[in-house]
Amino acid sequence: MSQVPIVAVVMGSKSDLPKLEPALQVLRDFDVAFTVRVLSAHRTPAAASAFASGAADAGLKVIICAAGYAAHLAGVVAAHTVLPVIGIPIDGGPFKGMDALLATVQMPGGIPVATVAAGSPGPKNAALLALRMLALQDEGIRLQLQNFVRAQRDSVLAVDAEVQQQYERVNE
Ligand code: RP5
Repeated sequence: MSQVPIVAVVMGSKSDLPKLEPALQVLRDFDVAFTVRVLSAHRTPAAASAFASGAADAGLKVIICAAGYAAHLAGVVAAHTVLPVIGIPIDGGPFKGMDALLATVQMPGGIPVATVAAGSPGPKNAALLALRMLALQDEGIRLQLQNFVRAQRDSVLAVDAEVQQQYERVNE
């Protein structure tokens, strides 16, 4: 793994961390150096802004931001950097993440946040999207992504064959 983190995974609260483990695992699997931060748009606004303002100079290439409720973290980070920002709406609270989804995805024109799904596919896809961005300039990551997609296809095809067999037996 290279020494300088190129991906940051930032969350609004440590309570978000368990839901982000799939994202961290993808980054580990691809051997990409990452940093993890707890920074809040509301509770630590100055620290969140300072982090985002210095992110490019620190060598980061993509920033993933996860937050729940009135989820302004990704937007605030995107407002302080021109690095690509991927937002993960955390699916907690009485509205089951609909609040965080809208707060993250409905950015005003000029400050984009690439928002992934609220709920379980979100963190994994956020990491995979970050890798696709990095792969534009990194041949090794591109090859790993191609292998990942092939392995995923093969495992679904194997399940398809298994299910076909199972129901052929049932219908005999
Ligand atoms: C958001 O509020 C965090 O991202 C978290 O999803 C939510 C609740 O935070 P805690 O009250 O658990 O710290 O800012």
